[in-house]
Amino acid sequence: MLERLLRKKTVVPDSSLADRITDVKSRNIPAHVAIIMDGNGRWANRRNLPRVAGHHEGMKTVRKITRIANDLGIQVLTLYAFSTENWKRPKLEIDFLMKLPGEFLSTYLPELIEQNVKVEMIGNSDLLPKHTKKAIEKAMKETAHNDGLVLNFAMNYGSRLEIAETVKDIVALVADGAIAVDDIDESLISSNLMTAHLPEPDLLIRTSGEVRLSNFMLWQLAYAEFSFTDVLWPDFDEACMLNAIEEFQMRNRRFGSVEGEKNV
Ligand code: V07
Repeated sequence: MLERLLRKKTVVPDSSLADRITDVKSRNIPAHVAIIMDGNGRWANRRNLPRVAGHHEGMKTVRKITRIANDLGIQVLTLYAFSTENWKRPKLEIDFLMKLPGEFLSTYLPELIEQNVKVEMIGNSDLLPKHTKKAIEKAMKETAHNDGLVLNFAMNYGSRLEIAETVKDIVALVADGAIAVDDIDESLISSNLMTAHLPEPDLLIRTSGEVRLSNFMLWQLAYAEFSFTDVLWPDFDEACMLNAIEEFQMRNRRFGSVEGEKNV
């Protein structure tokens, strides 16, 4: 009996990742997925490790999720790597975080290139340490001609700051006489944000049980579906990603059936 049960377990496994991927791909795939990668510090605390060990582990999840996003045919994956608020953290933690782009890219840039991934960044790079900026610029340059998944890192990003900068730019256009006040509409604002060239996110995922936006893509997320999970970012894996996308597809089915109807 035990033998039969064991055999059954190996012969009839849960539908494998590959099958789930095929299934998910046969339905509506979000063009742009944005993720707030929360819970790295908590993951480390639970293991009596320093917080930075959690950040480092979280980097491995970035690789994993980039791969599956690419496999699924997602066009843009935006990851909230460092917020304008994160400067309030202890200096040693900030120093460690600022080394992660360099480490990530020296380890994974070759495979990103092989996977046809294009690295991009939103946020203010002026305040980033030189070595961080350099690493990101090198990756952006070396992947500039790739036309697969856009892997968009939000670094020193804050949505209200982005909107304030956009307002300044638009006011300057008016002052220069390039546009009239009456030309200011939603689409003009969208096209002056840092994400102007990207589709709006269809799906926002936040890990680690927090149910807040924390100043992330406030304008761009106006129509997105939100998926919150208690899973901590270092534990977030391919199955978790598929869960979030399946949830998105279930919610979107109603809209898919009415041709041309916009999901509002
Ligand atoms: C960071 C790992 C993921 C969890 C969240 C906090 C820690 C990858 C990058 C990165 C950024 C730019 C880039 C290539 C990689 C990164 C920071 C933190 C600041 F071009 N992970 N990761 N950057 N964590």
